[in-house]
Amino acid sequence: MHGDSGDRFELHRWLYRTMFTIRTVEERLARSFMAGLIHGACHTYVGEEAVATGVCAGLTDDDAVFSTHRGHGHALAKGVSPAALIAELYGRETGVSHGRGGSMHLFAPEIGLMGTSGIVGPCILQAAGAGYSAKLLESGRVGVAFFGDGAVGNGAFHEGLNLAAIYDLPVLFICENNLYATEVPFSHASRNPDVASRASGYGIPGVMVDGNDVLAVHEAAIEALRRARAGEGPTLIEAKTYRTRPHAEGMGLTGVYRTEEEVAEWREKDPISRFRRRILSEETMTESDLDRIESDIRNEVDEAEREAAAAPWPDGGTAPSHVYRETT
Ligand SMILES: Cc1ncc(C[n+]2csc(CCOP(=O)(O)OP(=O)(O)O)c2C)c(N)n1
Repeated sequence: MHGDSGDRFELHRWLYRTMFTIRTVEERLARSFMAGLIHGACHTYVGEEAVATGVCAGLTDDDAVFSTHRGHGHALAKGVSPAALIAELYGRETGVSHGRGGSMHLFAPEIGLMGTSGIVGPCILQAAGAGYSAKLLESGRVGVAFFGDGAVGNGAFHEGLNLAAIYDLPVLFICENNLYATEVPFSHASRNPDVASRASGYGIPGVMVDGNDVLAVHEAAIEALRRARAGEGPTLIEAKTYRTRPHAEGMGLTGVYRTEEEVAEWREKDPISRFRRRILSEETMTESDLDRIESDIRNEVDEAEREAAAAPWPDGGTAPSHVYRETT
């Protein structure tokens, strides 16, 4: 948990560092994808950094995050290092899943990252399951599902929200509504463009936030976490945001589904520059503090890339290791 001591400097520093780390890693991964260093698809989180960051700032390592195909930001905000993430996408033994999974199988259960996934929707059910187990075991843990607007029409959305609602489970459902599922506008996939309003159908709170405002996301998450930990049940948060890169690297940035003007408008609302302006206006940090944070992160990511490129491939003889939980 970050900033729970009420120290705004600490909170702002963590939020800025985390968002800038995600942006830097994603931009490097996009470049690495074009260079052929990444095995499998690569869906970046550029433009959406405030959502994972604002939510994860309120979580402990015991809280369980279930993520998506666009999960690098969730992994980094939950505490995976740039080095372990980059090495995983390069398929190396030093990767967070020992090079076995790649982008859509990032697992670090010791810090509550319960997996990214190539399948749209099930993370909602898994988070409800984590909430159910937390309630039975009285562990105080919270289950968190991040998912896109594309998952809202999946049956898992109904089942997960309903189950969590009837048992008052400690779960946060975070819908990252970036307006498109691949290249299908949400307005084509649903007569109701408002995801948060669906919560009332399950008798739980539904909160819509500006997903490019990290403090607004954080505030909404803190209240949802308070409810969850107090036994008051789940919350659905809809964070309105936008991805300013293609759906996946190698695909078109724009096309029939969206215009260059629209992308440019959303770049103006960039969550990182926006938070930078806020920090400067509130004087929690100075320009030179922020520049130093950025240069430290660039150096860390440079080093992470070098290490990943030099790291060994997994030994074929160990293929069955790290795949199933080893029981004692
Ligand atoms: C169950 C399932 N159906 C379809 C797909 C193909 N698919 C991959 S990404 C994607 C779009 C998902 O959109 P959204 O959930 O809004 O997330 P975003 O990509 O916008 O972050 C789809 C349909 C899939 N991976 N899984």
